[in-house]
Amino acid sequence: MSTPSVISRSKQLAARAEAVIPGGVNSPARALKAVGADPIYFDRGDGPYLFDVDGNRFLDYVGSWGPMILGHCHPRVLEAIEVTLAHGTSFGAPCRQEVEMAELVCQLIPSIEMVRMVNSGTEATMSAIRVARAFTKRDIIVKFEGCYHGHGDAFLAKAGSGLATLGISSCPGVPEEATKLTITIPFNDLDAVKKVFKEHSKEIAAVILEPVVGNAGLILPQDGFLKGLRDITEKEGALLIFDEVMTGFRVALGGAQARYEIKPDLTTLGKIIGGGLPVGAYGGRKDIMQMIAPSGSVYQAGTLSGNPLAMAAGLAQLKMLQQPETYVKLNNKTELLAKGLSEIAEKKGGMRVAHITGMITLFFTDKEVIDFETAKKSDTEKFAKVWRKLAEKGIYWPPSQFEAAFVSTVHSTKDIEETLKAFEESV
Ligand code: HOZ
Repeated sequence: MSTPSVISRSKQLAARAEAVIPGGVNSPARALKAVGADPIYFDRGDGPYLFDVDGNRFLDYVGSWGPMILGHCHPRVLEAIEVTLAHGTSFGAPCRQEVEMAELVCQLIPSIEMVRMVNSGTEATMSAIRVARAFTKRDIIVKFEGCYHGHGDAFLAKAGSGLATLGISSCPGVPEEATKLTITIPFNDLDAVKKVFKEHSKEIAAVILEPVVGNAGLILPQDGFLKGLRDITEKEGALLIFDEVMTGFRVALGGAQARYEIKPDLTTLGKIIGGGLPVGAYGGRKDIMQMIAPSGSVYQAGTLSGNPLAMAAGLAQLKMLQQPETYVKLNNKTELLAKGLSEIAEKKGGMRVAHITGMITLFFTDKEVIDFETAKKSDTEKFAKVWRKLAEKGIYWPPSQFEAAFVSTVHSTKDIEETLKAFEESV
């Protein structure tokens, strides 16, 4: 008879994984290094909950980094996948679902007149800057410190998310030539934008940004910043690209661009339009998008792009999101959590809360956070300590100060009260 193991199943999996997967994980954030913990291996999700392989239940505020707006295993999403599954998993050829998806995306996001499906946000941003360069016949890309646009070479300079978490400001393996054409400036700083256009007039192909930053912790655009960017790029003949991988269909049905009433030239979308399956997309003005092969000669392709299962899951989710009460509900829940966290921050000091519909960050700093520099003033050791205490209490908060937390429509008032109690006891 074998003796039952006293080592948790997560620890056992981590030991096996470390031998065959770099760092034991398939994406750095989930190694939990920044919070001084060991990776947790999950078994299943259900509504606002995640259950790990040891049977521990967590209230999930990562939500697969954005797509789980309706919580895990929403019956409509599962049903759509099941029905489609019976017809096959991949054709490497056009399907009905991708046409419906493109029509719906163009309907819901008015700046998008044509859209191309890809498999991740990284692919979407890489492809968007390629077509922007081709369209403008210019090479320079301007991005903002702390914004993260996936792991394409051109974007790995002063980026947020895992790079900010691990303190990697430039990435080995990325030739200097690849980032030489990327200029990085502070978020919310229109003077820096004006300066860069003065210095590189007629050389800048595009300005790309997360209109609401989620990858440096949550940072909101200050009044006039997005409008200023739109005016400058238009005047200078450069394209404005909104990376709405996190904010699209989350901060409003039409994304941040609908909320702030700004029309970018191109938009990148991600995981949300796959209902949790691997999807990305980029779209925008017809005259730009028509440059993509086969209608034009800007090459970009993918066997799994427009995959029927992913499209079906995404369509089911987007149709649910169209119900008018969705964003009122999501906003009310986020407000409730933000109000509670703000009260705790006020009582205990040394903390700031940033929030917008469906997204929230508690920064461990008493200074206002307006850009990456001010986000980096946060006490990351304190954050790590609090994260571990929260995890012990069954709250799965994003494991980095430089990531936003995601609220879903299925987090109940009771769930949020439980979360606030855990925070109150942990900070
Ligand atoms: N870069 C993702 C969040 N901003 C995290 C990806 C992951 O670790 O799954």
